[in-house]
Amino acid sequence: HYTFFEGRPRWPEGKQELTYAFWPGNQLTDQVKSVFATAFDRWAEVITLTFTETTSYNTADIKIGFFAGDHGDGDPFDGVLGTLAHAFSPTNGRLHLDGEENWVVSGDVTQSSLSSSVDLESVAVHEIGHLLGLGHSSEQDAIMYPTISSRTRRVELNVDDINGIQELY
Ligand code: TQI
Ligand code: ZN
Ligand code: ZN
Repeated sequence: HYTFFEGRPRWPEGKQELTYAFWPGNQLTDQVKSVFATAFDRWAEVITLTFTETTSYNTADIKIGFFAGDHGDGDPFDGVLGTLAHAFSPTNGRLHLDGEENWVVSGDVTQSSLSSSVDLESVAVHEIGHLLGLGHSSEQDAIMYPTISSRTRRVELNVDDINGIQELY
């Protein structure tokens, strides 16, 4: 079953359109950006919020970046595997990914020859759930279930994820 963060924080009622931006220091490819666009769409399909990319990083609601090790927010990354990413509850908007993971951006992660490969879209969909206000779910097939193995792809919202996000928005 789905959960919310303590105090049930959410993006404000009057704010239907959220903007997101990528940290300019990363110089991400269009391919990486399109993975996030797809991940946002999975949530946008089931609620009335919309997500629009903006190039104006400082004013974006959601700020996405890849960082390695200690990156200044008190929650350092740890190299290959372990912590893969973190996102904060509404309305903080920060979504950070561990730049040292072996991210699979396109192609089939389940067929990767590298055992530590992690599917970027799977992690992005999960972290966006946190950004929107979902905590972890006890349902094993849910996007918001708290563990995922490397070389695993899990990108389709489960009915439990949908019920949770629709209760919030
Ligand atoms: N990062 C944790 C996560 O996103 C960070 C975290 C722990 C957290 N507890 C939290 C974030 C409570 C918000 C609220 O869950 S992670 C998965 C999963 C991670 C884990 O790197 O361990 C995914 C990142 F759930 F699949 F295991 C992405 Cl998909
Ligand atoms: Zn961080
Ligand atoms: Zn999580």
